[in-house]
Amino acid sequence: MALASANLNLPTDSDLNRYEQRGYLHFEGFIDDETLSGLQQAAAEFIELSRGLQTSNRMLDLEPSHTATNPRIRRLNSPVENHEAFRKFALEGPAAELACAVLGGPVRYHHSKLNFKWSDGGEEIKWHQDIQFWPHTDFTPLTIGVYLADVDDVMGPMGVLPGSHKGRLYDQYLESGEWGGAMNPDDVAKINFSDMEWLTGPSGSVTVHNCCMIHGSVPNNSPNPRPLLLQTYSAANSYPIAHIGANGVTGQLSGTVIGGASDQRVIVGGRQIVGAPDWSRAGAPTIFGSQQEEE
Ligand SMILES: O=C(O)CCC(=O)C(=O)O
Repeated sequence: MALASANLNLPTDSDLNRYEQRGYLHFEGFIDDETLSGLQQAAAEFIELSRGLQTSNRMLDLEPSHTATNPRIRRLNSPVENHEAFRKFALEGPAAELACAVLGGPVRYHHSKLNFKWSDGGEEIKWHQDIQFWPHTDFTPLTIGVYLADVDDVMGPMGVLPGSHKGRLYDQYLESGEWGGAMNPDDVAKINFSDMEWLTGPSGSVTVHNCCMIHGSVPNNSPNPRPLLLQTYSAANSYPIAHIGANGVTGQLSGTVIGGASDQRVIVGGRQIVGAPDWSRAGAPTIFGSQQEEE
């Protein structure tokens, strides 16, 4: 997938150095007005659509109190697969370009979501790290967030713990043995919340956080929703490990390589494999066909 260059203020070397050290970046007003308005309109279409729903479905996750007259959406799953404006933004546009700039070459798109965090109590996202949800063959995966509305301190902005991406990778199972999707309370109690950075900003502001970063957000106690559009990428030669968590159920477009080609080289256990081409879409030839050089 080629990039449609969007004339962005891409990260400087000093930004990239900061990302390496602290595990996140934050740019206020990064997205141009026209692109932002296209994303906001697309989000508004899903709010209208939600009015016809009584309960959540695969695409829209609704709060239990959602009604047609008072919609309360938690999340739009896979916006990239569900609207052209989101697809273009994430696979060709500013988000893709930023991901390539931060990772220094072609990237592999993994998944996307739009967390609405509705007004007057929209739910918290407990402290967690992402990599456990979708382990990869390295730690390059990162998520780019875009606020589609102005977000201040009381709207439940995303909070990140700088430098935590270099630390421990937490077990996010509950004591019962079930998946909890968050750090356990004993581990959270050891966090120094005064070190937390709360990423607020006007609509169009962008956040970038590494997959090992401790992050989360508190409830939204303001009268306005806090829509945060998130898209995740890894370096092109980083691969999701199948059969763990969300890997494999992230959508048809997952795996799309952007801004160049993959050279199919992957390092596992310190050894380099020059892998076969990606046959996941067209189907695999047999070894007989490949060795006889059949088309
Ligand atoms: O919406 C947020 O505040 C954080 C999002 C997040 O961490 C997630 O969805 O994994």
